[in-house]
Amino acid sequence: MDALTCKLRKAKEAIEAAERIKIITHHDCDGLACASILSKLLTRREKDFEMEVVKHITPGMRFDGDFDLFIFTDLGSGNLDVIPKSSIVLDHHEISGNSDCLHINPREYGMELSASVLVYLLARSFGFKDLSVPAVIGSVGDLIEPPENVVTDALQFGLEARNDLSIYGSDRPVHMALVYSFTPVIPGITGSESAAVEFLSKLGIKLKENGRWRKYSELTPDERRRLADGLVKELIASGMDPNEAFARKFFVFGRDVREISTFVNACGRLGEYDKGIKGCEGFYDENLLKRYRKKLSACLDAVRSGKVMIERRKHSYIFGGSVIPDTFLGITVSLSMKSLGIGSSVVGFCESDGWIKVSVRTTRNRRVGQLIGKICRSLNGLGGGHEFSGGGIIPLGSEREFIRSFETQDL
Ligand SMILES: [Mn+2]
Repeated sequence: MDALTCKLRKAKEAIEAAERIKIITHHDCDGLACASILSKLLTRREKDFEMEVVKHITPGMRFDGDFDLFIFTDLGSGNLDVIPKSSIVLDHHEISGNSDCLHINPREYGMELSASVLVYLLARSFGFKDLSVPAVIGSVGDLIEPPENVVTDALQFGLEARNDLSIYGSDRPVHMALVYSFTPVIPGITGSESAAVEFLSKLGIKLKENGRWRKYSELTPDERRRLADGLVKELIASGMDPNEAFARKFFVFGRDVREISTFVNACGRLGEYDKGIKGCEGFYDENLLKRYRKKLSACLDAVRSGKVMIERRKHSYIFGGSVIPDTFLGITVSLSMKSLGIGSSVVGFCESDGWIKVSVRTTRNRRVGQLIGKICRSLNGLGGGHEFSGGGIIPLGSEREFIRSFETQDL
């Protein structure tokens, strides 16, 4: 038996033996998918449990109460020092610190798995293969390709997989799907409504029907083919890989899984955790998404209009203050970096419950999560992340010190 399976078996035994369990999970799509899977698992095993969704673990956070087992999902690996012994950590972020807990992280085995897939592998050992569906949603939310055996399980429970154009948003007008296409970025078209309209018109694709904007899902097969050809030519002309126009897409509950993961992430950022968890089980709410998009565009406008300060040095820094809500900082940094062209490594700061939240995005793989963790800890904060993104919290007023350390880094 391999080491990961062995640890998952130990986790299963610990759950079987526990009386009262507390789940602590991350507020993003992957974390909420973990919550969906784990709460079903524990309910089916008739376990008494409580759940808490958190934005991050803060220094000095204490985990006690009347529980004999804590389960941390999609967080914990970067903060092992604060994890009690009687815990299972199922996480895939960079590892830092030490704990006597049962720590399960696929990085230790050179694997890249989302936390929800990890939690699903545990659920699978209990025989609950239907819980593979939220695992695929969580994986897609973290932009990690779900493993083939998990996809195979999910295909038996309503998931569909097919190759299709990678532009997405079957719920938005087709020209807007092009405007918002970031994977791939279509040079000259992404970000420009007029260019997208012109591009489609040239391909002979009608934008409106009966006075309504047409959605991608409403195009005829012939129009889709023309659009695919057009995109391939466009990418080749800009020296890009034309295969990027296509992607393996997953569908479930009548929707593209990327749309579901966007919805679940939106729920998390708005603090609507119950809805986010239900979102992994088929719930969807158009109005909540509208509310989310409005808030997000207010953040992007604040950056664009100079309402929040941007400092360009070796790397770029966005000072969100109290204008950018902490749950919107990461996405604001990501999108600003892509649309404003403010360098290949961008750091955002904003206020967060008496701390300063830090969020970093880079286009270069430099294990930036580990680096951010190190800098945040040196400032008496906490942090971590992945290869291309990282985040953390630092004490109020320590932004300058953070910048001093970060500027010495070659990213
Ligand atoms: Mn995750």
